[in-house]
Amino acid sequence: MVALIITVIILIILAGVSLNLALGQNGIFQKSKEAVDKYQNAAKEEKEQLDLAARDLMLDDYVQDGLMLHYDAVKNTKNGHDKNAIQWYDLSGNNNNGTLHEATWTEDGLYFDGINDWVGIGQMDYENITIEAVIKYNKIAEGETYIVGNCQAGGYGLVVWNTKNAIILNINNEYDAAYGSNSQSNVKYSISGKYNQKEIALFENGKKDSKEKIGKITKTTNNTIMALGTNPFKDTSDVSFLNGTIYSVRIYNRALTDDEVMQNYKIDKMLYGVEDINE
Ligand SMILES: [Ca+2]
Repeated sequence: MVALIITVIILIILAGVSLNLALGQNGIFQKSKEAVDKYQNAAKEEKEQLDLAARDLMLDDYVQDGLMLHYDAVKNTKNGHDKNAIQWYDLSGNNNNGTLHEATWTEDGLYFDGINDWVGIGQMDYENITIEAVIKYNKIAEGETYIVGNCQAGGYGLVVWNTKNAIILNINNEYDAAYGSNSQSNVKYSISGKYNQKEIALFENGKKDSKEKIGKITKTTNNTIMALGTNPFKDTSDVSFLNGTIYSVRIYNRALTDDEVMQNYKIDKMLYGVEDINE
């Protein structure tokens, strides 16, 4: 392209056009450069639109039956990514949008500082659930920090628990549940926890841990909301803050089958660059 512009300039000069007309602020060279920049910007925008359309197709491939909440940080608004967004838009169509409290967007995730960052959602009380997230935590704090949940006397949630140095699925605020086998800080994980009143299971990058557990999930008291990055109480929170990044979240009002969990995990690998655990 540059060679072409130079050739054009030489031809113009040979044709008797003044140097100023060719090279000045409003000269032909400047105009050509602007045209190239404009073309390159348009091509970049077009590529971004194509990337987003391909991403939409992949997001639609996640299991849809029972999907009550679906967040993707790259598409944190209805139309794409806004680094100043104060809401995390729910792609499931159920209007379970999240309200940010200080958490900050990266290009592909939402960063929580471990001090007072969290996201408030509406009430999401279900008796059977699947709760999935792609996350990375920076360090294990004392006690437990919450990835996503509404754990009180009842409720459910994905929790980083320092006693086991693991990500776990908490049901009815009981920590004696299903564990990730390999949880480490600064590693990106695709986590899927599910419960059907008979079996509790947690998949960490596709690797399953499960055990028998009988009984339904008790409804949270005080109209407690669902939240990201903390354990909420009523409609607010001030405890158990996550230090890490959340890239995506899905909540279902039923336990997915193992095959459905693996279908979602395959998409997580492609969209978020999660890798199988090698042992
Ligand atoms: Ca903060």
